[in-house]
Amino acid sequence: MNRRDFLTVAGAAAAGAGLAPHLRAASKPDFSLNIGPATAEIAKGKVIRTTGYNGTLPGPMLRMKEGKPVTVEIFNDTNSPELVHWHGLNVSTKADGAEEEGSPYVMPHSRQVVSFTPNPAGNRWYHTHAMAMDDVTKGAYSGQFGFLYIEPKKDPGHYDQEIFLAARHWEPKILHRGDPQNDWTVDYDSATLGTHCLGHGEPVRVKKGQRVLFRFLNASATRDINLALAGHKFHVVALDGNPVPNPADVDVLQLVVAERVDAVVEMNNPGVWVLGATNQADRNKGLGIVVEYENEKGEAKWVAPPNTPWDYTMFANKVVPAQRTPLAGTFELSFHMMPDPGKPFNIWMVNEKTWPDVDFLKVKKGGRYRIVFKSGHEDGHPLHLHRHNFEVVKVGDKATAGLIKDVVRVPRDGTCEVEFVANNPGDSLLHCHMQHHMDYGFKTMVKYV
Ligand SMILES: [Cu+2]
Repeated sequence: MNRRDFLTVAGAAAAGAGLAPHLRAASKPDFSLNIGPATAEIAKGKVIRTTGYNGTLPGPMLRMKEGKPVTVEIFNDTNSPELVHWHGLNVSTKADGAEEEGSPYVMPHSRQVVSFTPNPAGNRWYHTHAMAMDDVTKGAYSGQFGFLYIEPKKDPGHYDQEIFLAARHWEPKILHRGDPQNDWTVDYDSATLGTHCLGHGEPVRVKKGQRVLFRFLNASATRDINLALAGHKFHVVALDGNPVPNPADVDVLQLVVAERVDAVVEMNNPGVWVLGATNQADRNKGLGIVVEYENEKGEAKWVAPPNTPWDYTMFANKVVPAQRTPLAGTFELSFHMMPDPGKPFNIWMVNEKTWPDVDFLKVKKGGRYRIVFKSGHEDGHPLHLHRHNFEVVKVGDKATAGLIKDVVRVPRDGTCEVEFVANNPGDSLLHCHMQHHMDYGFKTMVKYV
């Protein structure tokens, strides 16, 4: 835990007494986020009007330095209480932006100043943690998200360009799938990779021989995505912002909701290419961007990649240690859906219980714990643990080592196992990152006892 982490709410009676020295000096905050209306013309004539940060979609890129404390002031210019979550950062419960952990809301038309020490380094992001329930203008369905890059103290990167691209679905609408399970879902009319729909906005301009580092984020509220760059391979160097032990080449990247992938592309095939979703329906909605080599012209070309399954373990250590730190405990969590007749969405359960009537994962500081995730037949889930990173130790039946993440894919009817060290005392939310699953009960908490 970072002892410098704290948070103040403007106007709170006791605020003065708890202020850290550098704030008492009324220093200017390092970053400022304004929650309010945001508009973007993502394609000619297609204008998205939603709630965002500083009026842009995505919100501003926040670049911080590992270990250098920052203050962020947040203004909420909306009529709804809001929460800003620092995804993948080991911050305090007060700063984390999760109501369940006790983080205070940024109340309507109020200001909040939050302070934390950015850590660990890498490709992180920030987003609202407000509930949406059946209001698809709120929560992750809105435009409240942005990249947060924490520069490492030593940057080992060797690349000619660094390009941040968030995948995002827009214009959400509740859709009845019409099956007997009463399973409602969310569909979208448009999508972007970066700031515009495929074929609109500026292309990624490259030169032959360049090494381009792409930092991808799946900022979709509910949808997993697969990405390919026609004519090229991705050299995956980091997952969820953390360098992988065994960087490797792949044709297709998979990002479940909230995941990040950093990949270097050797620009060795001149032309005008599509970097986009392998799913044609997603590409047609706009999920893609043109990559244009210098002095090349013409229609961007899409080539369907080989159908290669995504497997985290190919980026892991080649040898799994026979002996790890002994475990202080193991938690087995299984996920199932319960129809809720007459309601728009189904209820989700962790070990047959739904939030807030769930069993917490009780841990002691310093212990190493394993969590076994098991998805039922209804759906796969992106599991996210707040305020900690974990090591992926088993994907299905395959033992693995060395992959540090904060979101993990637990496939339908499948399992995944992770281990984490309880090194950041305080309540830590553990939940499915699909907005409609989280809203309808798919949450539990790691509690230090
Ligand atoms: Cu889920």
